[in-house]
Amino acid sequence: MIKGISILRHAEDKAAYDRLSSFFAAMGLAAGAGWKDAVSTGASFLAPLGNLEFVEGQFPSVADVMIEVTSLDAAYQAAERWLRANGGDAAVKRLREPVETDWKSRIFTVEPEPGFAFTFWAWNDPLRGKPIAVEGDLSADGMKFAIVVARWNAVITDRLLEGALDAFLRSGAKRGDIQVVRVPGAWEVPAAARMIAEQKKVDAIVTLGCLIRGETAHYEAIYNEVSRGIGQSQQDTGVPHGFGILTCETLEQALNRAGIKAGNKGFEAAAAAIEMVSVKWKIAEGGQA
Ligand code: DLZ
Repeated sequence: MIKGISILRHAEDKAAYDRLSSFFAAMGLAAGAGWKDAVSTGASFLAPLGNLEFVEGQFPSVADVMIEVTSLDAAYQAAERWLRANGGDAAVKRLREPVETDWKSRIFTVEPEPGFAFTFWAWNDPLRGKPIAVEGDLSADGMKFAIVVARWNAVITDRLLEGALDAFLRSGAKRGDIQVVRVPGAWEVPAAARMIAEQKKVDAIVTLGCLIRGETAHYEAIYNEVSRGIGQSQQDTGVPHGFGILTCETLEQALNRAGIKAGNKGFEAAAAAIEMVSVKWKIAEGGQA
């Protein structure tokens, strides 16, 4: 089960670490959870999409970390501002002018810290990469969540809960901003979700449960009611509800969807909740993608 790709860079000392962290915050990358332990400190920065690319033939003249932006000029100005404020004219020399590429885009490369080069780029035609759209980010920084989890089939729902917490914490949510509410079974999930949503104290709710056809009398009726109730709570309250109710034929299938072979539905529901809160905030701000 692949969840993400991380690129690690070793900062020479605390000052370099602070400068790099400050630069990426100034460039508008969302802060991830990071870490601090006895031997190291890590600052993480998130982008909505990531991929790993291998190049055969001539390597383009870019740094090995490329950051796609919607406006190259705005990114260039932000980089210049940061360099000027953190080293003056000497630092600005580490910023190269934007140039055209042979793949219908423009790029510039910057070294916020000597020896740490990053290339920013944008398509010339904004419709080229993908249609312009309001899209949510996957940063949970500053968001508050509730997770409603059914105790029935706990061997599965505990794994879904683990997946949901993993998604929230690794996307920058704080432990204190995540409330976990346990209910007896899937049947009780919509009512609990609605009570929480109506209080309007959280930005999104994740609903977790597991129904197994072979072991559940009136399986269809229960499932329909649970999904209808969760959907209705979301629509009536306007609070995004991530849907993490598994409906499976067998226990084996449920285990596979709870992190063994086919992803973790709890993780996916939490990621969808984060994205929907971000979409909601962007639409409220006037729909800027
Ligand atoms: C009763 C029941 C049954 C048979 N099966 C499940 C199930 O597969 N998954 C689940 O989450 N809950 C099940 N329940 C319990 C009901 O959801 C509910 O908690 C009880 O009927 C009490 O209202």
